[in-house]
Amino acid sequence: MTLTQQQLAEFNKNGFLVLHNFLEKEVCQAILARTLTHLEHKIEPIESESDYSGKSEKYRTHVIDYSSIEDKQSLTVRRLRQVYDRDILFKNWMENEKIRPILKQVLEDEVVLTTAHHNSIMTKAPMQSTATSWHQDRRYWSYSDNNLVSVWLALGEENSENGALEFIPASHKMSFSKEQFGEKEYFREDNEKNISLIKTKKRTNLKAGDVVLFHCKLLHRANKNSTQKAKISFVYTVKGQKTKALHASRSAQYKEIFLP
Ligand SMILES: O=C(O)CCC(=O)C(=O)O
Repeated sequence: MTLTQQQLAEFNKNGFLVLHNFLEKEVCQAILARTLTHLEHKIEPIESESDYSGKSEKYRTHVIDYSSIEDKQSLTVRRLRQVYDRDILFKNWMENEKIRPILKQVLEDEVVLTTAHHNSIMTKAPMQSTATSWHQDRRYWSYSDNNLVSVWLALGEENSENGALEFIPASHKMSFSKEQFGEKEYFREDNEKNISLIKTKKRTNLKAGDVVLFHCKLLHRANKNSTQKAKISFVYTVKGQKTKALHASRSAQYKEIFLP
C-alpha cells in the first residue's frame, strides 16, 4: 500500500496525515488486551503522570533509565516505555509491512525504527491525566537532521474530551524565535505571534485502527482526559537511514532496526 500523490502532498504541506481504518480491528483489540495487562501490573519501564510533568529538561534530554521512581501502588501510568521489547504483538506492529512503503514515501529514504524515542504506549487515565502543552518532539532528540516521523495508532476513540492530538499545520517548516518558547521548550500560549498561529490548529478525532503520521518538528498538544474511560494510543518513531543519531547522545544509546 502506498500514499496517493495527494496524500503525500498533504503530509509534506501540513506535517501530518491521518490514515483511517489502517490496522484491522482484531489486531488492535489484541494489542489493547496485552496493553491492559501491562498497565494493570504496572510493568516497568513506565513513566507516571508526575514523572511526566515534574521531570526537568535536562532529565528528558539525557535519561536512559526510564523506571519510575515513584511508589508503584499509587502512581498513575502515563506511558509504557520501551514497548518494542515487551511483547511480540507490539514488535509486530512496529515492524508492520503494510505501512513500510508509506513510511518510505514520507521519509524519502530507507526506513529505520528508533527505539530511543516514543517507542511507547501512551495512556490518559480517567480524570487523573494532565493536558500536554504545545511542543515539538524533536526538541529533546539528537540527530543530524529532522527526517523523523512518528506513527500514532489509536487503540480506541480519541476526541477533544479524552485528549485527541491537535496540530498546527505546516509548523514543521516554520522558523521560530527563542522567545516563542518557554519553560521546557513548550510553545508559549501567551506570545502574540503564537496566539494567531494557534488559532489555525486542527484536531484529529480518531477511532481504533486509525493511524496518524506526524513530523518530528510539528507543533502538537492534547487535552487531559475528562471522561471515565482511559485513552490509549501506541506511538513509535522512524527515521531515514541517512539521518544519524549524534554520538554519545541519548538518541544513540538504543538499538535501531533497519526495516528494508
Ligand atoms: O497527551 C498526549 O496524548 C500527547 C503526547 C505527546 O504529544 C507527546 O508525548 O509527545
